[in-house]
Formats: sequence, structure tokens, C-alpha cells
Amino acid sequence: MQEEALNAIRGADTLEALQSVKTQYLGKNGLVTAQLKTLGTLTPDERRERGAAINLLKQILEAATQARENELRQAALEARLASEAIDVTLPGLALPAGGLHVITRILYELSDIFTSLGYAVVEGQEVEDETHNFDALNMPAWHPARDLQDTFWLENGQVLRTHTSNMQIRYMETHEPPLKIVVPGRVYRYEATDATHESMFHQFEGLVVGEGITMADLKGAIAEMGRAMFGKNARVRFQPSYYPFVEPGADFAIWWDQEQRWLELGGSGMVHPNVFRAVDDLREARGLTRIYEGKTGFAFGLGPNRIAMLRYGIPDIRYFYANDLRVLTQFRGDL
Ligand code: FA5
Repeated sequence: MQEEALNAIRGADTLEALQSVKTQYLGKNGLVTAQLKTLGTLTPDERRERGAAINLLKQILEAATQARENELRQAALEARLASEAIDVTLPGLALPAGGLHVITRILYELSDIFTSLGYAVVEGQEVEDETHNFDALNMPAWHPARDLQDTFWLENGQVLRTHTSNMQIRYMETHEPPLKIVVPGRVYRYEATDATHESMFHQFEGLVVGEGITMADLKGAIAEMGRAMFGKNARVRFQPSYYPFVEPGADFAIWWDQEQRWLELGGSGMVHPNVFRAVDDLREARGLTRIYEGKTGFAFGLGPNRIAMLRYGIPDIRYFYANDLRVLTQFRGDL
């Protein structure tokens, strides 16, 4: 029986199997216990001899059970350690990380350039009234220039701003000169979309107001921006153009040396006296001093989409806003 019991103990490959073998031999109704119970029928001499043998068997089986139990526990521990081991040399799981939109990065880049020139960056509302989007910018309702920018009208008579120039008015209305601001933001136009026109796009506006500001200051600011964005050989070109809120007005282009071509970027000019007058009217209505009449200033507005398209070779403006990750992740950059 000893041989058979030892085999069963050594062959038990789980703690549960071992427990049932132990019960089978050493339990209250087990085989070894049953043998002890037979001792009563023997003579005292036989009982002593037989009793000693059975106790020895019991001790051997208990020791073997304990040993097997230790083995099984050790093996289970090792298996667990092995399965939970961390191999620090394995490559990590690549978690998908977001990134800044390519237009956001251009707007940050432009804002950084002008911040370093002492400009403040301000943002403004996209739902605007006619006064700030048109009237105060020298575009009264009868003015043909109103048709230059097709407009999304809201049911309450407000508009989705057609340009960031609304912030010229909003800022001057509540701040005194001298001032230097830039305005990155979204604008909206009710027009058919094509490769270079979207109904929602971005603009980047600049406004400087003080005493004795001239066209040379405007040119200097645009040239500084050009060099910071397109390298030290960048040059600026101005061509006469018409915007109701500036006089004189000019479109500007920057020489992109690397590509040996001019980049038409936007419009600019000297702030029209009618704009200063309208701002003073708005200030007066708020109980603030008339302070802009007689001041001088320049303003510009450009399209960052165009910069991004040319710089990164993006052929269609609609890619920027179609939320196609195959396009956007190519320009993710660092966070
Ligand atoms: C304006 O919006 C003026 N507010 C700019 C300005 C500011 C002039 C200050 C003078 C002083 P314009 O409509 O040309 O001007 O638009 C400016 C730039 O926005 C354009 O050069 C172009 O780059 C971009 N743009 C205009 N319409 C669209 C469009 N539908 N889709 C994408 N970009 C556009």
C-alpha cells in the first residue's frame, strides 16, 4: 500500500488532486485510518508491532504529502511570476497621440512673431452685428463694398463675421491708443467652395494705432513677418488695392526665396479716418472719451490657409476642414 500511496501522492498534479489523495489514505475514513482501527482485534504483541508499522507508514505518507504540496505551491508561484514578468526591453504600446492642426500651428507661429515685436494677441466673437462687421468699417448698408464679401445672415439680423477686421472696431472701442494687436480667428463667407475658397476659413489680422504711423511702418511689419516665416531673403511687394476701411489700401505679397516666387498673402493699408470717427462714436455711446480722431494707424489681414497650402504643398483648401486624419496626421508636428 505504501508504494501505491506514494505514487498517488507524487502523481497528484494539482493541490486539489493532492488533497483528495490525502483524504483517501489519511482522512477520517481513509485506508491508513481503517488499518489503525483493526489494531483492537490483535494480541498485545502483534498490536505493538503492527501499530508501529502503521504509524511509520502514516508519517511517511504525511511527509510525502507535505513535500508534494510544497512542490506544487512552488511550481504555481513560479508559473505566476513567469506569466507576470515584465520584459522591459519589449517595445511599448504606441498610444495614439493628438496633435495641433496645421492651421493652428501657422496661427501660433504668426502670433509668436508678432508677440516678439510687442503686439498683443486678441481673439473675438464669430457671431457679430452689422455695426462691427460692416458699418464702422466704412461699409454702410448702401455701400457697394458690402457685396464684396458674401455674408451668412442669422435670423436675428446678426452675421457670421466675414473677416477678422471686426476686432479692429471692438478693440479700439474699449482700449486707448497707442496699441498693437494681432487677431487670429475663423471667418465665414457664403460662397461656392473650390480648391482655394472655403465658406469657413481663417484670417490673421493686425492693427497698429498711435501718432505719426506711416506706410513705412506697415511695410516694416510685413517684412519682419516675411523674414521670420520665409527666411532672411524674404522681400515684400505692395500693390494698390481697395478696401473701404483703409486709405490708401494695398495687397501684399512676400518673396518666397526657396521657391523663387511671390506669395499673395492678403490686404492692408492705413486706417481710414471714417473708421476712427465711427470708433469714437461707439466710445461716446459707451460714455468713453473720443480719442481716435487725428490718430494714425495701419491694418492688415491675411489668409493663413494660403501660407499652409503653399508651404506644405496642400493642393486643396477643403482638406484642412474635412477631418480626414490621413491628411491631418501628416502635419501633426510636436505637441
Ligand atoms: C479682407 O477680408 C480684409 N478684411 C483684409 C484687410 C484687413 C484689408 C485689414 C485691409 C486691412 P479679403 O476679402 O481679400 O480681405 O480676404 C483676405 C484674405 O483672406 C485673402 O487674401 C485670402 O487669403 C483669404 N480669403 C478670402 N476669401 C477666402 C475664402 N473663401 N477661402 C479661403 N481664404 C479666403
